[in-house]
Amino acid sequence: MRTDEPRAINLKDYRAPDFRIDTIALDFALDPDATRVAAKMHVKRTGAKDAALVLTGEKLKLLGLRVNNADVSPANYKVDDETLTLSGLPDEFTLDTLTEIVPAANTTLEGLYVSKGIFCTQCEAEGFRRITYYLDRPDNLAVFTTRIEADKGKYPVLLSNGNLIKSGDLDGGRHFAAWHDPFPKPSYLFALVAGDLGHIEDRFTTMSGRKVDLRIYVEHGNEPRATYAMDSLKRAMKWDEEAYGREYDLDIFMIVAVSAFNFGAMENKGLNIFNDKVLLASPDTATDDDYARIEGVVAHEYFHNWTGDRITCRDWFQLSLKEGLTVFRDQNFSADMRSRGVKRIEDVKVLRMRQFQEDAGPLAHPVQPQSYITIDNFYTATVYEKGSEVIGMLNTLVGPEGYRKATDLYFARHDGQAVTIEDWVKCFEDANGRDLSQFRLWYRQSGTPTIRAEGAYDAVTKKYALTLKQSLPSTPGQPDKRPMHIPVRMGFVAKSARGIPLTLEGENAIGLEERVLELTEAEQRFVFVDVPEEPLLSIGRGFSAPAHFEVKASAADRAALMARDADPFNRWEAGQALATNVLIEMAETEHSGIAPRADAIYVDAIGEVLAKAEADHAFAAEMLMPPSEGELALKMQPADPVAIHDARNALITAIAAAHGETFRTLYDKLGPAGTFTPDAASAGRRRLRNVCLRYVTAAETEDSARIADRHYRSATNMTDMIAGLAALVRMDRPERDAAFVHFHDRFADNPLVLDKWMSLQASSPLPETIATVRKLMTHPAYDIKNPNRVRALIGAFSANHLRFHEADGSGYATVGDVVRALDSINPMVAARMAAAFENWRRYDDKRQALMRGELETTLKKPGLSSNLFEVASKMSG
Ligand code: 0A1
Ligand code: ZN
Repeated sequence: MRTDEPRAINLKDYRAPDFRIDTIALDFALDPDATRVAAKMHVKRTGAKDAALVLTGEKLKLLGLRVNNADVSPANYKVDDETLTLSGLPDEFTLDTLTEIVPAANTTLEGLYVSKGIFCTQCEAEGFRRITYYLDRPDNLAVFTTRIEADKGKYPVLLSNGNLIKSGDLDGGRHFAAWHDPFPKPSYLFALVAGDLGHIEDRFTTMSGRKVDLRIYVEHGNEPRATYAMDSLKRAMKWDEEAYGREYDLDIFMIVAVSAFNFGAMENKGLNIFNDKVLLASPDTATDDDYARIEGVVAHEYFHNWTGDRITCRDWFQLSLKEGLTVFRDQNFSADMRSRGVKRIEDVKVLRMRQFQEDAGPLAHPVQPQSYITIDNFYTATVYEKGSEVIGMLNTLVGPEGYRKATDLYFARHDGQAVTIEDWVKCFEDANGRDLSQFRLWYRQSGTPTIRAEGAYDAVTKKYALTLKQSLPSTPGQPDKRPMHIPVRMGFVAKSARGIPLTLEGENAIGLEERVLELTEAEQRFVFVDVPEEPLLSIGRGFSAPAHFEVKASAADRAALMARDADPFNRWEAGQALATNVLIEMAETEHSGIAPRADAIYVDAIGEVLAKAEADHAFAAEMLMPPSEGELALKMQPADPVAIHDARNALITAIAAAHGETFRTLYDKLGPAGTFTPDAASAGRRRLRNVCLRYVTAAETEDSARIADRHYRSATNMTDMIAGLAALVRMDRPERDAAFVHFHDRFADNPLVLDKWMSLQASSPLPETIATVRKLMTHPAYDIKNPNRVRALIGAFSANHLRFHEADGSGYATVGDVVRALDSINPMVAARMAAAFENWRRYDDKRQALMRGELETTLKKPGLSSNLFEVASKMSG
């Protein structure tokens, strides 16, 4: 158990530093077991005369220290585990330090570490302090020059930020390269890579005609699998010029793929470092979802060049300033590259599964947190995805032109600065002449608001009165809430086929058929006039706010909205709401011992969707699938994992029984066409066909196994192979084991593909899944030191709602054991995996006790990291 409780850092305590480091020259002599880092910094006093300079540094051996080229007397400096404090300093001086680190022993994957023989760095948020003593905080912007020296045979490629200024050979088989980054940056954007890497290259001409070299570095042999990322990069560069007027600013832009990485990727200036999982793709190794993810992450990191690098955060409480905005940018890029409607549905699904869950539990925090123990724990769905939704609402409120004016002002006003969320919102106010005081609450209040809509139509006066009520539950540390400023996009759907204009009482022009209402009070009434017939209400179109929209509607009304709402998002939403009602009722019925029965209105509505499926394959695929078990669990208290699983299966089986023929015909018709291309239309066709496969194999008979097996064996790309295996993994049939052995042998030398093999087995609903997972933990391809392997097996298992919540607690123990073991190796990833226990309060008493037990055991672990301490104590408290 920890004896010293880690200290919390609070936003209200922010103070600008007393010194500024404006240049730093780093010199690395690389050696996995003893790397020497010499740093020469130019430092100026900016605060009090007598203030000491406190630099952060962790796991460093200090070998040399000089101020203005003279040794520092021991009386004038002090070193502890986390800091180097210098006193008696002049107002301006050069500081030289020499430190030694052990990259090969660094399993945290923060700072400088070695991944498969390649040196690489991860400095966000506070990794630079594991490289050298520094003002490791985002508000110190410095110009970096980096010289790297290493064995030429083992590390022929030496990279850092900026432009290459010099390179050459040295004695003893060593060589060096020197890089200079002219753009002042915080230390978290520093990067270094050294290793034996292959690369592909291309060129991009910016809108002002500058030529930029583009390079993607990968392990030798993987070069062909980097071409899709390169293509995505060029499209992202072009899009940012068009959508935001942002041009790239260095002569070279580099990406490096590494196999051991804590997150997806990192936006280091001019040298992005990627988890190879979100970079490498070929038709036979990557699914359509992988391709889409690569496109999105490549764009995300590239977009950070302006939203994060050129304009950065003053402190880590402002994290959403760069992350929420950059997610909003990458989501819109992907929407433009693919289908906007389908992309919105996918993004909302993720938001609901991850962010709504977070916001409703013990880890809830505002988009701008007020306090943290470890900032690593705040790279969350709230900061990223809800942060993006908040920007989407700003966009809705000021309109696309107002949005562009605001971002233009933001770039003009703050280029080269470290700023705050407040500075960002101010640009929206100044560019649009609007008061956003109340809107700011979206950054400060945690929790997901509920918006209740109630409409009343008067056939005599032809008026429709809409009452909107908002409420926000209390969340940890925030017992009382204030009403927020919420854009509510809405429209009417006529029972006849006509469009209905939305004219509010008192307006003297006929309104449009869709409009955005601004809800600012706890309760507000909007009266529409000249409404010719009683309409159906379509509210929260495009998911115009990250809220629960609640409206009373009959199953028949929802089925009508599913078929006819002008807004594709709300067509999907009506189907999800209908399915959810049906499924929760079925789950609760099972609870009382009566066999669950599917609802005829929903089953018929699915028939209508099928009849129109050919019009938009990807959209139909979304319409045809009911919410996941995890999503349903958020709607049932206490959530019953077995009843939810059974209800969902029963519904799918009932739909399959009613429309089996149609699914089969569609399945055959959508069969493989020509060679593989990863574009959205082809991916949509595959997705719909694989949804058909889900229904065609729903009965889990011998015949189902045969069809799934044939699907797997005849697949010509990874998407279809995985769909075949996913169908088989549900069935206790001989084809299943044979196919998994076959797949394993075919991809035995490809860790990223074996990850999929592990994930599929970990997500099986069959009773032996926990035993399988435990066995896979001893498979040679599993490696607790590589986050991708742990996420593939343990992360996928935690998301297996049925088996993770096994009544005897064996699922909890499996994950709990891994989390505790991982904590000694990689605390950041351990803390993230622990979020599996986040919603323990939503389950029955027995499961609650078992999950709490895991958290308590974790809190007692000797040497517990502050990362895991922070999440486990918040969860169990
Ligand atoms: N800024 C990155 C996310 C990131 C954060 C921390 C990391 O290592 C500890 C790595 C990446 C992004 O938003 O893509
Ligand atoms: Zn980011």
